[in-house]
Amino acid sequence: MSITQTMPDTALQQPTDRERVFELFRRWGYLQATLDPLGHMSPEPHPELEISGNAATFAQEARAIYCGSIGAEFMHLPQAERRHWLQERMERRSPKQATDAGRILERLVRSELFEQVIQARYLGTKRFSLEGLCGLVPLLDEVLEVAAAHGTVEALMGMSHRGRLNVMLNIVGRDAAEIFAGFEDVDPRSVLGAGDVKYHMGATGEFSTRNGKKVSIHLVSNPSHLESVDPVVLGRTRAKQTRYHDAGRTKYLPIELHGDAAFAGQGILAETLNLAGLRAYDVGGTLHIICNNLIGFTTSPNELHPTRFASDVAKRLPIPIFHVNAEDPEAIIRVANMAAEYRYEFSSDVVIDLIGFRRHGHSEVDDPTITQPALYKMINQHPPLWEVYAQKNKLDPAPIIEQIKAELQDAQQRGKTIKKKPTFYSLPKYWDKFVGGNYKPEYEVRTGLDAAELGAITQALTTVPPNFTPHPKIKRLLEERARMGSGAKPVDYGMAEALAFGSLLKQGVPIRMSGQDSRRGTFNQRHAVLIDVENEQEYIPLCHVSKDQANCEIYNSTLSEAAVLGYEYGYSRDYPETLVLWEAQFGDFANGAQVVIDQFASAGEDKWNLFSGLVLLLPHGYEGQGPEHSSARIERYLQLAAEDNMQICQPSNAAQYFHLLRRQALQKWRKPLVVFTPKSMLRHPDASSTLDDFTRERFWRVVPDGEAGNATRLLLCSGKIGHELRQARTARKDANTAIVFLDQLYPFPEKELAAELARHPKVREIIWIQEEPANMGAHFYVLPWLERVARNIPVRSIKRSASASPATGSAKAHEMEQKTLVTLAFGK
Ligand SMILES: Cc1ncc(C[n+]2csc(CCOP(=O)(O)OP(=O)(O)O)c2C)c(N)n1
Repeated sequence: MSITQTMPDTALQQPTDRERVFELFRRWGYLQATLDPLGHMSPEPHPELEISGNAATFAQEARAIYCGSIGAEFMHLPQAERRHWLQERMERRSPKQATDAGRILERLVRSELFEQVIQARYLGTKRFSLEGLCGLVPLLDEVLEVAAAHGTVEALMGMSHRGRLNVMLNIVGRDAAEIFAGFEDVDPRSVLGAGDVKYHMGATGEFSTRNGKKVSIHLVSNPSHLESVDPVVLGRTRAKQTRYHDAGRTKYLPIELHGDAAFAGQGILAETLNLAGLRAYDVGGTLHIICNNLIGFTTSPNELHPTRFASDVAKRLPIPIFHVNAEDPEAIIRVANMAAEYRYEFSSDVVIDLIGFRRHGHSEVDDPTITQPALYKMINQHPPLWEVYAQKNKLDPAPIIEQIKAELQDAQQRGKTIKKKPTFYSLPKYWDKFVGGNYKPEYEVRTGLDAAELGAITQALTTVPPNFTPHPKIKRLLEERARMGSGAKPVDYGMAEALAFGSLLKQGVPIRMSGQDSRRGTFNQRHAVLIDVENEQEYIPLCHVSKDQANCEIYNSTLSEAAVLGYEYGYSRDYPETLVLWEAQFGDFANGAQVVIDQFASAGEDKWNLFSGLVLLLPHGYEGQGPEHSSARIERYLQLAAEDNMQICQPSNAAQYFHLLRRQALQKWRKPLVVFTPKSMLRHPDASSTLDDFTRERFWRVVPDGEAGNATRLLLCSGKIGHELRQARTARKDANTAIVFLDQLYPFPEKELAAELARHPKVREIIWIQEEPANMGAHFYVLPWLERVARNIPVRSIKRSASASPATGSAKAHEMEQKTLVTLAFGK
């Protein structure tokens, strides 16, 4: 026997020669598997697999298992139990499998003909054909069969453009007539300036298994931004698992389909993979399917990733990866079965890399022969999979082709008669009590609480169990909070938030929050989770507010913005009763999640008519900490604001923050809420509130100035600068200047601001003042509103000079700038 590398003899029992050979193929066999229908991925030579002599027969046996149409990567898994499970499945002599060739043929014909009918009828329209990967349909069939057998009632699917319409028809079970109506683009007036293209729309439906079990399918609405839907699918799954007490995480299954180029290239996918198994984000394992056509638009694999497989980014994690040749339906079904069973057995992610080709150009209107002429010469001569499969299995496809053609023709005729734009999905019942659309005054709710109630909540929030030893600083903090809650001391932001959360939990509103270091709070302000200094046991006072309170989850997130925000957005989509919050460490880090903000939070309702009450907490304020820790980029959110799509607020004191959080949870109007939160003002007396402020009716969009009735000038501002201005006013003994806070920037509180102006009848000048440079902040947005509200009173603004970065890197330069701002504000 000659094996080029000797195995370490760590086991007590010497492995047999056969075992040694098999071990090599288990580890490296996938490199020589026959995975590509067009033979482009030639086997990669591997010296350890060059086995001759006596062991050659074992090698032949192992090669038949590990180098066929399935390439399994699992030897990187550290858990021996899992490796053995996979090995045993791979090496079974007669894989237990009920393949029904007739059904497979029918599924293949159905998916391929659907594409051909569209190609023939709607030439030149984008559809992102599945042809070349039609094996996806039997693959998903098998996954859903296994899922149903494990008690799954619903699969949440995320996928991009490729094959989406095909999946809607053949897996989600939508009527082909509706899809054809989409191609007719009926009823354009219903979506002027809104709506979305047909291959991004969400779809709900039902999949029927062979023995009649039903699995609901939710295909999640998806923006063009590849992979950005990944965390959203997981958040939605987790929300359903939580609301339906799916402790084993088997009733709700996430399935994510990816393009090969996107899987290899998009960072948000890697961020999402990192969430698996973490207490905050666990969903019991996701099935990932790479619809691998070995091309991305016009780009070839060797330009898309430095490794042999697009899936290699997943190999960093202890999860198995199955590559499978998309032209071997039996192998596809075997892989689908193994992968799905593995997910249920180990609550783990699994990757299936379905390797085929793309029959047409990227969107059918593209001509792929310009960039890949040789490849497309081969593809043009390559028959459709159903033909290959029928021949191999000696089946006559003619009758099924005739039947499906007739069905599709009929659907097409029906599609032409549809007058109203079809919606492919319906909202679950739990959305019935909530609304989107434009703001209406009747949505206002009382958010204040009486002092006795605040006292009772404080009691629960500031008490630890007798055997719990808090850190001395925490002991003091709890004592301080107890004084705040009893009215003996002004209440700061940290306590205001705790009171908002505590009162909501008591009222039955669940809370879910995640963000970097959110349990303690970046600024040492939250302390939602207390740690026993003796044994590091956790105690969460918010979980002990009352006996029948709602569920409270507060987590430290991974160091991700995009995936974590996407996840929390998803959660908010399926648990509208919950106050769902994501916190950025500093506000500007949210730009790492810009896709989620633009494509989901801001535009989700306009595109898909889907609502969300997600809260973004974005620390903001100019404190001399440098270009990156100062601005949460208020301007960006204001630019996104239209059609009452979200609320953008900067509460100027603790009580305002309390009322705002409670308003968000208690009003039935479900809109994302962007909150610019303080840093230096967190414990500042000027931004603290009396207990009385918590008992008043509700959040004030405009915080009035009660001190300056005779003022001739009015400074309007938002956030920290207002407190600095009020201090300066006191120091200057200025009686001419009123200082008013705009605590809600959007929807713009026109009426409230007009009322405040009316209370200062002598004002002859209105100045918007902001800390941000002229090309940032709110002034470009506020000024037109101000001019409208101010009528004939002149309006101007004071701000830093336009700057390419938000703030200076020097604390001293900051001080100088800030002084200048304040001086200018008072005109001297
Ligand atoms: C984030 C992002 N960048 C770029 C694009 C433009 N784009 C659309 S499809 C595509 C190629 C995708 O290739 P792949 O992931 O392999 O999927 P395929 O279309 O081949 O199925 C690109 C670059 C996009 N939609 N999203």
